[in-house]
Amino acid sequence: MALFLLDHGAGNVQSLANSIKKLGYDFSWISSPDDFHKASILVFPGQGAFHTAIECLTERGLLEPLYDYIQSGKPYFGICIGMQVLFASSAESPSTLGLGLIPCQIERFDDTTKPVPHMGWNTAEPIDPDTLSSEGVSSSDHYYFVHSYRAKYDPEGNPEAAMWAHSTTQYGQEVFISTVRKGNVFGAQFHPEKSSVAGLTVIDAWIKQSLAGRIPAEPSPRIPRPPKPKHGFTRRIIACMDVRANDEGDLIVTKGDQYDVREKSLTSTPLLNATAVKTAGAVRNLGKPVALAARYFESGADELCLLNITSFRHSPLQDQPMLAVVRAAAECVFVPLTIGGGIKDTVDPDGTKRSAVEVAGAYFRVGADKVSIGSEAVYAVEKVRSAGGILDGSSAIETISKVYGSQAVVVSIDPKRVYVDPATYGGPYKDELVYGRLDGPEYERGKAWWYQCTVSGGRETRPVSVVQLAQGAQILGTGEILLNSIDRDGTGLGFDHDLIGLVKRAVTIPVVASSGAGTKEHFVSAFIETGVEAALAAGIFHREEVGIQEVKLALRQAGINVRS
Ligand code: 1PR
Repeated sequence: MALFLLDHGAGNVQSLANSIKKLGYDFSWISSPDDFHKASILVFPGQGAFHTAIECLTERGLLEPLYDYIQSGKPYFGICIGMQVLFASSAESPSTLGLGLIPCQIERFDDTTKPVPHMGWNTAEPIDPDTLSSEGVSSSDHYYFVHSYRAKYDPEGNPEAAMWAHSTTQYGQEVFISTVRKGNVFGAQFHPEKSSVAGLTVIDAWIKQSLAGRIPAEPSPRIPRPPKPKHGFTRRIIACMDVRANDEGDLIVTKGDQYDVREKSLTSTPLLNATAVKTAGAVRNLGKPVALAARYFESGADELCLLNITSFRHSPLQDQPMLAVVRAAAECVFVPLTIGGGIKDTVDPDGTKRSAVEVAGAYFRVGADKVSIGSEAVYAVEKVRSAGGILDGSSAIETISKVYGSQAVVVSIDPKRVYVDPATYGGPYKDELVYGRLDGPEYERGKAWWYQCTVSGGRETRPVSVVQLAQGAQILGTGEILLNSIDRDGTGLGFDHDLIGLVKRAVTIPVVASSGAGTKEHFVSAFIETGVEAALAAGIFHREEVGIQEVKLALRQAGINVRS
């Protein structure tokens, strides 16, 4: 039996390849239309936009052979876009036709009552209670979803499509099809390759079943059942590693205080008559990125984030060490991996121009799931604002989200508080001012402030507020906001709830709270007080002051749903 994987050329296929290797199976890639004849089982892992997937398959002459392969009755497993292409069409690109096997259009989630994309861990309820036909999908597990479009589960309105439903998932008030199964066809809207042990179990069960030839020869339509509502969506805990070269040139995980990653040391200088002065010491070394990533995966982190804060991030495609770090991390981490730092149009030292899409693509190919854009997002929003809100399609956010989907693009914001006198301030950010509470810390009492965006790792401030940036980034097509705080970074004082609440109210995409976590209670209060979707921390996890499981236990005890 030959297991083949189909790469449509615009998604992270490496993660699936890593999962299958981890499970101990050999596989080949479909590289030409003829390969479909050699395949006896086929997996199509998809990420990104519906039209891009169909266009890429068409351009490479793979769309028809794919259809013929599926019709031949051989086992097929489509993941995310690989499942969506089975449908008639998608509202994401109404003029692009899918394979049409499932007579239903994929539609966009309603974002008026919940953040979209649906990004994070959720449950899947098998429709058939028979565990033997569950393909390893269990209602007690969580799976990683990341998508803005979904097939509605509507047994009354569209019974023919509902017959394909194998499990359903609830997000907000909507129930959608999370897996499909009919005859030789299986599909999952979630990413099993990014769903830790639960996901690997699904892949393994399907491969074993396919190898054993346990595929019903005839389609096995089932009776559509009413949706089983279940609020399984969880809040996410993310471990972040700031990676840079130390003075010896090795890549290490570092962590600063308010973005200063060097140790402070007191030095005596003869010139200053032996007076002790503070100088910048060595880059703080908190471990090796791949080993730490593996540790966080084992400890139950829901996602990992690797930020390349090293100086040679200016030409990331020459930056083989960082690509190697991501590749090695992706081989041992089976939860989503975000990579940030230097995601922009660049020029290599030899003068070769690299577009932001190429840079992002290089990271996706080695196993990243999302890219995080910092400075470039600020410049892009400034440009759109000065063009009166008109988008020209050239920004890194737009170009990457067009190819890989908005769910693959995170904007990382590095804001700083700007204190003003509330009695006299008449500046442009009046409506965004936060007023210090009388019972708040002393340094806030009687004051007001707005949040100013920065670039270049906090070194330069720009004339854009955090609200303007978050809203602009959403309009440009980003799928998630990673909200840092330079004032709180590394302080352990807790997340800045005022900042998080401000941004959360300004956008409808998911927001990740970052900077300042010092105790497990800080996570609890951030989720309860701001309603944020995810919380990220670095220092306390690196220094092993608080464990990820301790945080999750505290959240569970506070009634907050988290993945076990
Ligand atoms: O501008 O697109 O090249 O992206 C650069 C990226 O690198 C941005 O996401 C920026 O936040 C990050 N970055 C740049 N310089 C630094 C630095 O520390 N000198 N790190 C830096 C930012 C902040 C968070 C940190 C949280 C949690 N680090 O990543 O992990 O604050 O920390 P804590 O839990 O210890 O408080 P571009």
